[in-house]
Amino acid sequence: MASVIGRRVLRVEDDRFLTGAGTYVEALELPNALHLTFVRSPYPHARVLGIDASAALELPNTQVFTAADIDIGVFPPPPMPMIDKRMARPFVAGDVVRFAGEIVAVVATEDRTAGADAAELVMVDYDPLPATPDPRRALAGEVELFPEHGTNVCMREGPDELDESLFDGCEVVVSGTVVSQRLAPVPMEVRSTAGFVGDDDRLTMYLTTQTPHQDRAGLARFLRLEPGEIRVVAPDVGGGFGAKTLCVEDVLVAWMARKTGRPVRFTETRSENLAGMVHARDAILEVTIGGSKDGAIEAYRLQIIQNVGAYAGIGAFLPHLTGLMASGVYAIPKIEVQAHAVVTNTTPVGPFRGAGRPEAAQAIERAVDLLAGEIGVDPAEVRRRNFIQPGVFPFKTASGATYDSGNYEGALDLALAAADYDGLRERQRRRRADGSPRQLGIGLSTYVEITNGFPEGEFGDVEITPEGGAILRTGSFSHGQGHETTFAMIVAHKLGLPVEAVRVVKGDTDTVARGTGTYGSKSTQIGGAAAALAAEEVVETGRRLAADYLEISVDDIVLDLEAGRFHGVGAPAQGLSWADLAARLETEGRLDELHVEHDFQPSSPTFPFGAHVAVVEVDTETGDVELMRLVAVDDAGTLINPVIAHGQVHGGVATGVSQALYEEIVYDEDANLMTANLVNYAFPSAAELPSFDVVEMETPTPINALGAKGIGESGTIGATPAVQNAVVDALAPFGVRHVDMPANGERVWRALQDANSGSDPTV
Ligand code: MCN
Repeated sequence: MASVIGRRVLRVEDDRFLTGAGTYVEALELPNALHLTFVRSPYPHARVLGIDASAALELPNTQVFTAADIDIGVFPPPPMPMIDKRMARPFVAGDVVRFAGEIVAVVATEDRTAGADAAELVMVDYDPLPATPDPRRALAGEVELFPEHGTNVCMREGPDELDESLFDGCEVVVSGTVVSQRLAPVPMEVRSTAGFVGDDDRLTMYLTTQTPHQDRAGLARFLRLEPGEIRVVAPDVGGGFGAKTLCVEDVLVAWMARKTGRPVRFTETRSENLAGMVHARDAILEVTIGGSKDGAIEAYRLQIIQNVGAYAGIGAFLPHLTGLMASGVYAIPKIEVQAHAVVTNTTPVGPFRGAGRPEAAQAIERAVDLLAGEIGVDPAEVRRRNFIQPGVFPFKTASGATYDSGNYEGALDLALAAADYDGLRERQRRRRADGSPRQLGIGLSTYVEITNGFPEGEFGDVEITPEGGAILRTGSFSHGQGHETTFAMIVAHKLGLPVEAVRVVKGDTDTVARGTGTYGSKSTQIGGAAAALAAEEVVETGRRLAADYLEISVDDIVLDLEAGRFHGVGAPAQGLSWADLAARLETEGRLDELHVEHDFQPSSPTFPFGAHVAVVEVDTETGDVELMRLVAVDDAGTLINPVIAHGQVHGGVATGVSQALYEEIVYDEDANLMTANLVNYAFPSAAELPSFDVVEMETPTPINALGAKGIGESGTIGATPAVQNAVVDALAPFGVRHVDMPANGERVWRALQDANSGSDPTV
């Protein structure tokens, strides 16, 4: 039997999910719980002159709390030096609200319906202030969100003055603006929180989260408790996509449980989710690229204006990642990145599948296509001319990242072959010659991204059970990614056990000693690696114990990985299985010797990469765009389980395609949210998407013993620019150089009209 690593094992957790047996926070029984309803500002920017809760308080069993009652400080941005900490979000707005949806009061009632009624009776006296959703206007200081600080800029990086000589010597210089529009994360399960204080005075919190241990630390900080006084449990979580970490609503539920001594719960509506959960992306990316007439890139400038929403949160850190990854897969000698993150009167921006790296890929991949269009060279050829070559890793880019391993041209070759690129170009030529109203567009993207960017470590704990199976306790927290399968495979592989003999335990801070959670596509390379190392240590202890029992020198003991059995070298007849060993140790009260904890700290992040080819049909009469094909090569190093990894690619690509063609959070010019439900926010279903072609490629990383990089976000990062480039490619004969995203319908139609009338849609 070959190793289970790399086998297409079906997800063991899916039985639970498909039969409706998952456990979600909203479904937890919590007798006698109070329900929280948040009164949210309808104004994007206003002074709060007063709050009159008297009518609400006349309703039975109703309590109302405002900022004056809730003294837990502010919800600070992440502790990164480049972020201005003064623009932190209050848990409940005091004198000023800065976005529509901000919490101004908290209503506690016996049930949810009563909460909705009571919230309507809370009278808030607002004095509207000028508001803007536009980061350019905010950067220019036209509206001030924090007049006391004299600026809306909460983070800036790069030079004050641009380098005027950056493009000296370049034969061709092209510029453009790529708008990575604002998105909503839209997890299938909205946010839900429940908590209570037990008889032992400990606070137990059930959270829809990706990061239970970090949340416990955050709650402890805000509530001035010791972490040990809090238990956080994350049961099954219906998707997070980066956006489900500790939020102000969670902290308010915890505060209220302690304040009232009652169990407290909250579940948001979908509209509340669309206005209240962090939004994503929203960066204006100005690109200038210069090189030779035959396509050698010599210099690249990326100017980022990041809209962080009303308060500085993780959104203020995203441009740093965008800047770090600016070089993409190309060996560009000179790169200049300038970034400004600004507050506007919009929902705060946070991390979402890709978080900062899609923006980098969108910028450089459009820039490369702009250059290719300008010099009239096939975009595949321009990419080939500039790839970082496989022999040069580790490779430090001019934008500051050190890539671990890669084969970018290899990925492009695979993708082009799978898509039959030459055949596609021939079909496109025929369509163009026919003058068909349905034009074919072919778009490429070759990308690299960073996973476990900081880099963080992770905890794993492997214990042999009395029956001879194993339990893995991991600090990673699967919320859709399938760790119950892949992490079990890693441990099974090391112990020589069947996958079903390994149980994965996660998401409870009382059960798992420590952990960082799951985001940044880091879990396999650190949580998986920690599990593997803990399992290896268990095997070493097992060998020592088996040597004692079998009276053979430990050096002569081997673990037969096919049978899960220790025996002497060349003497398989006499041996001990894990069950034999466990039974003996159990009798002697020593089974805990086969229980090992491991903390794995990698030396650096890893850099997954790939190449995508998108084929679209564009209706030149209506602007309608249909994605016909998407070929994805996503290389995440050694794959633990191709069926799960490919599932991640499919989900990721769907997100990436959606940004290119469908999704957009829209504010009107006064910062009113126009897309606060799924009727207005164009969220595609499987019906809008073709089945994607996933092509395997594995270039292991030297950073961990598994050779694994992350795969959870790759599809998203690769797909968007490929699809956007495909739409522009379809329209190139009409003189269109660029179409903003979502590049579909009216925008495409307008780009064609503008091109026909001779005006340049990129300016
Ligand atoms: N995998 C593998 N071989 C590799 C890498 C990964 O077999 N070389 C497997 C893993 O073992 C795991 C899955 O693929 O089962 C994803 O692993 P990894 O790339 O390590 O990413 P994480 O587990 O850390 O997941 C985080 C990532 C992120 S950042 C977002 S956003 C995202 C994503 O995962 N959100 C998701 N995928 C999601 N999938 C679902 N269903 N729901 C979400 O919210």
